[in-house]
Amino acid sequence: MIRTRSVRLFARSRRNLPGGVNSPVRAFNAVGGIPCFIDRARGSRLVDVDGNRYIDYVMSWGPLIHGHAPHGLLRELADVARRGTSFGMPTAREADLAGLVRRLMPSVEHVRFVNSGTEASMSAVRVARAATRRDKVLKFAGCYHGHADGFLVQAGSGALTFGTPTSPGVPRGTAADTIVADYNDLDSVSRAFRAHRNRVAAVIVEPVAANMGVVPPGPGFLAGLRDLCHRHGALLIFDEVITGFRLARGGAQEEFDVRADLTCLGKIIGGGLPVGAYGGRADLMALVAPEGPVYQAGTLSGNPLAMTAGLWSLRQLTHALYRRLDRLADRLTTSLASEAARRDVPVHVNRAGSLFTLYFSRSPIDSYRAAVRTDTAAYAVFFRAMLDLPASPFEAWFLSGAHTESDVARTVRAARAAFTLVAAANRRH
Ligand code: KE4
Repeated sequence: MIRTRSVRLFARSRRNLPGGVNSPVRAFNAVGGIPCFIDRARGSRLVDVDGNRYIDYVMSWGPLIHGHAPHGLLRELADVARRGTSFGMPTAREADLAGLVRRLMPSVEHVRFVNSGTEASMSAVRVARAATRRDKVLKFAGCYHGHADGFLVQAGSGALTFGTPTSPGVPRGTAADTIVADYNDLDSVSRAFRAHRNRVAAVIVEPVAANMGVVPPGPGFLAGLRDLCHRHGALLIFDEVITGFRLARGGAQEEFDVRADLTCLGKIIGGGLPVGAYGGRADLMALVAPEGPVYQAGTLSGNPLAMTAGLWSLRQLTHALYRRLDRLADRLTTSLASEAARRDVPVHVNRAGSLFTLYFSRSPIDSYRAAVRTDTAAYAVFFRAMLDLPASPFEAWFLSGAHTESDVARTVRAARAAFTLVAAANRRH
């Protein structure tokens, strides 16, 4: 595979951009090698600057549930752009998209659009703290809610005392207000509530974890969180930036029938343009300025291009699409698992709808501890042989309505050779 232009572009971009990229995972540090610089994409296909073609299982990390550059979306964006790209004043499209989000996710009675999932999550936490007049927020090891200071925290030395920063630049005082519990472990949550009685404003959780790889909630986990939050006067925040409109039209809340007090959204809601959103109970969202005292603002929030992309994307979410995505994901994951087994390569696939992760592991993965014990070196070998996968073993694979049975067949054929390389690498170790 010729990569000369990507190599040259990466050298140039490293002169002006930290690590040569605008988001760390794209730098291929977790898997080795030089990132592909993309020239164009259509449907399920990417073409890089050297003309190499890929079947894309990243889909911009989730937003593109309808595939790259769908004709209908491009037409609508061209029409809207001709009338202006941003006004700094309200437009009908914002109200239209808000109404559509509410219809699809009834717990989101009022919603505020922002420009990223990070903004959504940090703003939802601010509302929860204002509503409860409490400072502590409980998150789960391995769950990611964007890069706001309070989320870049790992379990402290005394795991239940306070968090410690995972990044320089995060003040210890900020980290101290974040408690880190274990995903799929309700006892760890109960202990945290008891250790911080009446001081926890909210529990924020990815209802299906997808940033330690995909780890679905165990039976009763989400309902248990709902109950513990009720009992301890804390709010339940579902970070549905990935699962929202991905698992079902109503996201994880529809799939698992657990209603959050506040919900964070992103990715699919912007159809590939920068959009995030947070919303939930009307009494809570009434606290948000200018209706209430909780300040949050954004120059480009609700801009007409992003709202158009979001409206187009959500309006195309049919039940037939989810059935198709589910069928493709089932075929791909079962085929990959059986090809790996034929070559005695231990893999475990975790799947929730069309969201899945292939772990190189002999044992099931139902927690962060199990996820970090998987064979990331084997994933790097597999990735470099395949290349059209997420550039980290702890990310999800994303399918779209543009993926086809022949894409799946081609990927499975390529995986046979890739698993053979992994098996050879395993024998050498
Ligand atoms: P953004 O700020 O990147 O739009 O969203 C942050 C975020 C919040 N919540 C969840 C559950 C998320 O997965 C994310 C961002 N997802 C990562 C990929 N897992 C974005 C990719 C990247 O960082 O480049």
